[in-house]
Amino acid sequence: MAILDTAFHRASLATPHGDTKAERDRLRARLKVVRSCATVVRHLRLAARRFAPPGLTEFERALVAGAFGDETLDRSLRRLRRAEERIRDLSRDAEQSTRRASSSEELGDVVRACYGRLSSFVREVDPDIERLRSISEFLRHRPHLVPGAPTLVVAGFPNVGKSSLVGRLSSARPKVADYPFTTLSIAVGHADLGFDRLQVVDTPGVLGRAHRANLAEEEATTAVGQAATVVLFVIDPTGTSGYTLEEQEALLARWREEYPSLPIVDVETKSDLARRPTPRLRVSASTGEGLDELWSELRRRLRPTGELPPMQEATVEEEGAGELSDEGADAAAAEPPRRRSRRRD
Ligand SMILES: Nc1nc2c(ncn2[C@@H]2O[C@H](COP(=O)(O)OP(=O)(O)OP(=O)(O)O)[C@@H](O)[C@H]2O)c(=O)[nH]1
Ligand SMILES: [Mg+2]
Repeated sequence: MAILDTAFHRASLATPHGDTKAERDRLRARLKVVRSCATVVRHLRLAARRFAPPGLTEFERALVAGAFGDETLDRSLRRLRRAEERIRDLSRDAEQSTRRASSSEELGDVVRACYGRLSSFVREVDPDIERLRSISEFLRHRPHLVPGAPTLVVAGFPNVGKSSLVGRLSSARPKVADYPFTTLSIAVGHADLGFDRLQVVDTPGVLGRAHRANLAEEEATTAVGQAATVVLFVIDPTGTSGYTLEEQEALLARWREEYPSLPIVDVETKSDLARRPTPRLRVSASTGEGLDELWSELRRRLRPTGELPPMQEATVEEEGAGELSDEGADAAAAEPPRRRSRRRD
């Protein structure tokens, strides 16, 4: 294990001062013990640095839970903390033993015993260090969503044109291609709502097979359930995505049931390819048809709940004392999307 090599190498570089050989031997042993333990502790801290306060956002925690399992992160962090405490104890005890040792042989025994225990502590937490490294790497490739900011999650079946629409609606320029699962993880772009900055989240396609979702689908569902202020559910009625209208509508119906308090705006896209009578908004990412109407609908759904219509606002000002103080209104407007638990049968 590289960390032990580094720790022992650093410890071996100790150059103690002292008048007698016995003094120098004792100091060298002390430095070896203290330095090797300190190097390992520093390494453990580095592995956990990404998770130190203020820590992950609730959404990041949900993403990590979806990809690595519910308790994995906390368990590994706990193990690392425990290992750190044990290494600190080991360092203190071994240092005291170097003070008591009466010969250089005894000092050698103290150092060897310390190195042995340190090695076994590191071996125990090595899988946790690896896991934390994987989780940090996973998060490095996910966009940071500002908690509480209005967030539009664009979701639907694979290959229906979600990324094409995200490209039209926001600053994001996601990859677009004519096959399913082009998008494999969430990405974010931004748009100006006039009254706020909107986070527009592109997601991988979801096939809607209950209990058989792959990791990309899981991630999309997490974004819908945990990050969305409003969901834009993209339906491709043309058949060019490879999925039927019926299966897409079945997923829409299921999400409406699972997230009863979540506003879901459904649109039919690729209107340049096929026209059919539909009560839904009809858009085309290719020609831009219907995008103005879509924006109006989205603005209407995204307007902060604390904001009053002009007439009411005037009345409140006149009366001088509304039930909602300025502070309260700000807080209501800034209220983050609530964590939505899925409704289960
Ligand atoms: N004609 C037409 N083609 C479109 C439109 N929107 C998307 N497409 C095409 O549909 C295909 C899929 O588009 P994407 O935007 O990559 O679809 P997606 O839903 O993000 O796909 P995944 O990331 O794989 O789930 C591409 O070949 C696009 O060029 C549209 O409005 N009109
Ligand atoms: Mg895509």
